[in-house]
Amino acid sequence: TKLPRPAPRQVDPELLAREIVERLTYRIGKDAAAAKPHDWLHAVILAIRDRVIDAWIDSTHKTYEAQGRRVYYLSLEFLIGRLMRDAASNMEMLDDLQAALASLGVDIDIIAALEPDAALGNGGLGRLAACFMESMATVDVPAYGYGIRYVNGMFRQEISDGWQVELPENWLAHGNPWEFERREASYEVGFGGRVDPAEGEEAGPHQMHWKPGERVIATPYDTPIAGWRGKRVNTLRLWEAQPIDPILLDKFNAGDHLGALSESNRAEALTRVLYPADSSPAGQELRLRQEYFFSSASLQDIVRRHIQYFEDIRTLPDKAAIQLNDTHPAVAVAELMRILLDDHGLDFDEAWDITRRTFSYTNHTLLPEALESWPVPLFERLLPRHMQIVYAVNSRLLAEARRSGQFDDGAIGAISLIDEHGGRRVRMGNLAFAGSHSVNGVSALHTDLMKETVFADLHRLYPARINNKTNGVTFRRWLMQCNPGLTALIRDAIGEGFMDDPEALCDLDRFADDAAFQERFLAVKRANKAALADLLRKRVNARIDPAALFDIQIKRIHEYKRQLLNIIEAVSLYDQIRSHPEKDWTPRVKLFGGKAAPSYHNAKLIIKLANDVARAVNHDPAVQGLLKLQFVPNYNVSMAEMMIPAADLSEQISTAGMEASGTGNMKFAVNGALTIGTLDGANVEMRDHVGEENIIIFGLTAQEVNDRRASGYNPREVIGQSRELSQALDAIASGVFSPDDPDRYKALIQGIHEHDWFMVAADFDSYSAAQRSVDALWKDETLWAKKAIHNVARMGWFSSDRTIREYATDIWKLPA
Ligand code: DL6
Repeated sequence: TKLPRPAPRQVDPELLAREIVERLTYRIGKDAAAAKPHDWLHAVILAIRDRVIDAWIDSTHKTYEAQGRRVYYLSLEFLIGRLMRDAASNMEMLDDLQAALASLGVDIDIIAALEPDAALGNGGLGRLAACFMESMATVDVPAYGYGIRYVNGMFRQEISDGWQVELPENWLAHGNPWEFERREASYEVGFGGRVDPAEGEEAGPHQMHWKPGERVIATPYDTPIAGWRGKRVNTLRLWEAQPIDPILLDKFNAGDHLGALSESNRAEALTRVLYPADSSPAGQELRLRQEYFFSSASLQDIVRRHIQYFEDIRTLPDKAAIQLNDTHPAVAVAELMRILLDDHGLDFDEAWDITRRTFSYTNHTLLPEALESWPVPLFERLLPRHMQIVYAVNSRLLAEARRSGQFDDGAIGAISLIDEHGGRRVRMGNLAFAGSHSVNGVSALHTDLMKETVFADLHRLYPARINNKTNGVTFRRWLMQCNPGLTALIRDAIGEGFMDDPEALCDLDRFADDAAFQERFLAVKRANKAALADLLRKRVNARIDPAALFDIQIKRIHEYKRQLLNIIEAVSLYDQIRSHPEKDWTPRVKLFGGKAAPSYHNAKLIIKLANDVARAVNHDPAVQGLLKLQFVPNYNVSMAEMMIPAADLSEQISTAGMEASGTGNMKFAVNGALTIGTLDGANVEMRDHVGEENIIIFGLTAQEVNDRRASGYNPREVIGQSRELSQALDAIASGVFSPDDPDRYKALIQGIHEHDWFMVAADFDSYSAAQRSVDALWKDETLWAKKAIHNVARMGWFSSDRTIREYATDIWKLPA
C-alpha cells in the first residue's frame, strides 16, 4: 500500500516566514518578541531542514527502488563548516530566505555568523571529504559518509604574545539542529578479550569466537547533505560512543560515586576529541581505538543493511563500494574479514575475494611520518582477532609475492603487512593496499610518486591497482556562496550554465580582454578585499589597505608547506625597502593563517616568527603602506570563505614532491587569485589548465629536489651565494625580530644552514625573483585582470563533481 506523503512545498518568502515563526514557537518555545539571535538561527535551520527532509526521503526511496550499488565513504574527518547557507542555497531557497528574514526584521548575516563551524577535521583531507559529500549528492551518487561525532572538534586557536594557544572548540554547546540521533541503529563495538575456536559442527576451519573484554555502544547521528538544486540528499552518519551501563548502580550505592561513572567516562572519552595532528599519526592508543570504533560500527551497519535488503552476504561487492579515506579506517579491511569469517562462516579465500572487491583506498600523503603503523603488541592486545587475520592475510600475500619470482628479501620485507624494523608494527597502508581493488593518489604527480616510493613493491606485485584521481572542490561553496559578487558577474556574462556544469566557466575566457568586464571584475575583487579588511579590523584591530596587493598563505602550518620561505622572503623585502625607499615598490599585505599541531615545536615557532616579523615591519615608519604582515588567528572554513575571494596572490609554495595535491590552490584560482607556486601536487595540473603564462611557477621540481638530496646538497654554499638570503637569515637568527629573546630562532635558522631538508635556501632566489615579477605585473592592472579572468575561466575541471564522476566510473563502477 502507498503511504501518504506530504505534498511538495512551494518556496515563497511569505510561506517561509510563517514556517520560521512556527518552528520558533513550537520547537523552540519562544515568540518573535522574546527570541534571541540563536533562537532565530535554530528556527531558520529547522525550516530549511524540514524541506531538506522531503528530498532526503525521496532520495532514500529512489535508492531502494534502484537496488543498485551504494557508496560508503569512511573518513575519520569531515570538515564541513557551517551548513545553513550551504543547504539553503542548494535547496534554491537562499533569496527567499533572505526576504523572509528581512520581513521578520532579522539580519541573515548576523544569525549566519552564529552558526558554529563543524570543525571535525584538521585540514585538506577532512575538507575534501566534505566537498565529496556535497558532490556525491549533486551528481546523484547514492552515498553514506561515515565518521565520528567528536564533541570537541579542531581546537580554537588564540594568539597570545605571538604564540599559538589551543582552546577547546565546543561546536555542540547550543545543540545541533541538523542532526538526528538514531538509537535504533546502535551497535556494540568490542576491544581486547580472547579468541577461541568457534564451536559446533557447522563451524568452518577459519571460524573463531572473539569474546571482547570491553564493549561500548556506537550510536549514530545522521545529518542530511543536500546536493545542488536538491536533486539528491545523502546521509552523513557520525558515531558517538556510549557506555553499555551509563552508571554502575552497585558501585554508586556503595558510595563509590566516581567509580560508578568510570565506564561511562571511558566510553565517552573515545569520541570526545579530534586528534589535532595533521600529517603525523597520533601515537596514542586512543587513536587506534577511535579508528576501530568507527570502522566496526560502520561495517556492521553496512552489512546489516545489505542483509536486510539483499539477504546474501556474497553479493556485498555488487551492492557496496567502501572508500577508505586514507589509512585511518584501514582496520575495516580486517573487520570485514572477521564478520565474513566468524559471523557468516565463509571460507578464507572467498572472504578475501569479497573484501578486496568491496574496498578501495585513497592515499593522501607520502610523508614517512604520516604513514600509519601500530605496534604489534598494542594491536594484538586491543584487537586480538584482527591480529590473527592480519597474519593470515600476510602469509598469503607474501607467498603470492614469492611465487611471482620478482622479489628479493628486501622487497618482500617492504610488501609485508608487518614492519620488522625496530619494534614490529602493523603497516596500515599496506593493509589498505592489499585489501582493496583500487588504490588512488590525489594528483597526477602524487600518484606517480606513490608508484616510485612508498608502494613501489606492492605496485610491482599489483600493477593495475594504483590509479589517479586528482582532487577537486565544490564550486557551490567555494565560488557561488563565498563569492556572490563574482558569481553574479559571471552569470551576467555567460549565463547560468556554469552553476550546473563548472566546466562551462570556460565561456568566460572570451571576456579576459574585455575592458568593461575587467573593470567590473576588479571592482568585485576590491569589494571583497574591503570586506576582509573590515573583518580584520573588527577581529584583530588590523589596519590594512584594500588597494594593496593581498598576498595570502592559509593552510596548516608545516615545514614542508614552507611558510618559513614566505616569511624569510618578507624579511628580505623589508630590508630592501628600507635600503631603497625611493624605489617604486608595490604595496603588499601578506596574510597568514593556519593551525600548528600542538606538539609540533617548529610549526609553533613559525607562527611566533610571523607575528614577531609582523610587529617589527608594521611599526616601522620607513615601510608604512608598502609592506604589512598579519597572522589571522583561528583560521577555519568560515575564515577561508572570507579570505579566498579577497586574495590577489595565492601562495602554494611547498617543497616539490611533498604536497600530495592541495585544494586551497584550486579555491583561490577559481576566485581569481594568481598562484605563485612550485611544481608540486595539483599545481602541476593547474598550470596545464590555466596556461603557464597565467601562473607564476618557481623553484626546483620534485625530480630536482630528489637529485639535489642524492648528490649531497650543501645549503651553506647556497646561502653563501645569496646576499639577500644570508642577510635575512642572519637578521632572524641574531634576534633582530626577537629582542626579548635573541636566541629564539637560532636553532630554526641553524636547521636551514645544516640540512635544509625542505629546500628553503635552494628555492629562495627563484622565489624572490618570482615575487618581484609579481610586483611588476601588479602595476599593469589590465594584464593582471586578464590573467586572473583566465584563471577563473579555466578552473572548471577542478570541480569535485568531476573528481566524483571519475571515482564513480573507474572505482565504484556505478552506471554513468
Ligand atoms: O587529498 C586531500 C589533501 C591534499 O590536498 C593535501 O595535499 C594533503 O596534504 C592532505 N593529506 C593529509 C594527510 N593526512 N593524513 N594522513 O591531510 O590531503
